[in-house]
Amino acid sequence: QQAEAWFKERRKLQEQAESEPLFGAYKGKNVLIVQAEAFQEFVIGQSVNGKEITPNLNELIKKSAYFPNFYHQTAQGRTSDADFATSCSMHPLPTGSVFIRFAGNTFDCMPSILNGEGYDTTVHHAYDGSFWNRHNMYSGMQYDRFYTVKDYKIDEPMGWSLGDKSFFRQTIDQLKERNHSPFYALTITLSSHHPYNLPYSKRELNGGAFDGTMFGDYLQSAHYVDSAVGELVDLLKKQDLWDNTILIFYGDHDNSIYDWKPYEKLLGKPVTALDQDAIVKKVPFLIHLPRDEHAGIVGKAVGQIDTAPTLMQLLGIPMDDRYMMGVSMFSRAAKPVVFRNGGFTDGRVYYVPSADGIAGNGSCYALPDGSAADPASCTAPAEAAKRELEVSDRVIEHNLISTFRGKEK
Ligand code: GP9
Repeated sequence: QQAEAWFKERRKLQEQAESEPLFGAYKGKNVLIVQAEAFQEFVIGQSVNGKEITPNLNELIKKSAYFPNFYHQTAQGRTSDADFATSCSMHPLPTGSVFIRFAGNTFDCMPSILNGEGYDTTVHHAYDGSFWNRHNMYSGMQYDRFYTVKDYKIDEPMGWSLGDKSFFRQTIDQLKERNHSPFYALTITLSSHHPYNLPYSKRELNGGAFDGTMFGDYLQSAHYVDSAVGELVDLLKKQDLWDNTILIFYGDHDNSIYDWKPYEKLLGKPVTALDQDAIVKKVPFLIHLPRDEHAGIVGKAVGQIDTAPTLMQLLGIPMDDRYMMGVSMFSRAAKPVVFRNGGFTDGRVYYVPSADGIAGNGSCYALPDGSAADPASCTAPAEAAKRELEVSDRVIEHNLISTFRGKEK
């Protein structure tokens, strides 16, 4: 009952989004999402020895809505957590992966919502379909089709399977073959997976002092992924898909490199305790809209659970009685971004929880300068963040959406 009341309250924010002019402005457009493996925000706009790490994304950002204060909300379920938070607008669990532990539960995820709107919904990932229990989870999410490694020709062997360049090329072929508009396609990249050792022939940056380190290898991988995204954009244009497709690019989680010296060297400044927390949690997020509309930097603090409600606002789909925790990133309605460890930010303060987990006992920073903030300004929102996580956990662990639905009938 308390959980139901929580959702009722949260829905009011998305209802505000539904009264804004953007609601339904892109009704019926295709949606192509790129979830990029371990792709972090700190590489965007940076150069190594005079060469941009992400030249293609830097260009695309100029023509897109870009959210520099977008945070991943993942935990132990890593890539599967990012997928769950993005597609189903709920928090991942504190331990394990929802994909593995609760694939049979009822959730309100984008594929099932869009199936009801006439969309062809597909998910594409050139790896074993049973990894992260994807086969079962995706069938519960009601995707029309899951393309796994079995559906790809390994003509660019790299790392765990196929290089992202070929992966995108073959994915666009798959979508062309399906020949269904509108489509919703989630593509999950793999080439920039830990430990980031690309074949030497694919390393195009002059890494200088970073060469021979895992951090240097990570930059090379990010550069390769960026180049694959550049080719994907060219392909979408060639195939006449560019003007009727919403393209989203975001990073799934951090890169697991926690030695801060190379970050300081790249960024040319000391990395404070606050910077460390934010670097780990920030991943890039861009939405390119047809005709380059709404291009610009949006500073609002947002996270992965806000992605599905953002799409719903753009496509004109009301929240109705669905159970989602996010709010459209484009809306004037705002709420703090809650991290899985109990931290949060609302863009004005940034809270890093203490080891005891007691709300308010952690470090409270003022943004943007990162100075120490009055701890009292973090206490109430830290308690609200804890509550949000508890509601999410309870709903998932007890399959409550199914119970709520049963009562509605
Ligand atoms: C494998 C890929 C990697 O299919 O999604 O997942 P990760 O190890 O990053 O969670």
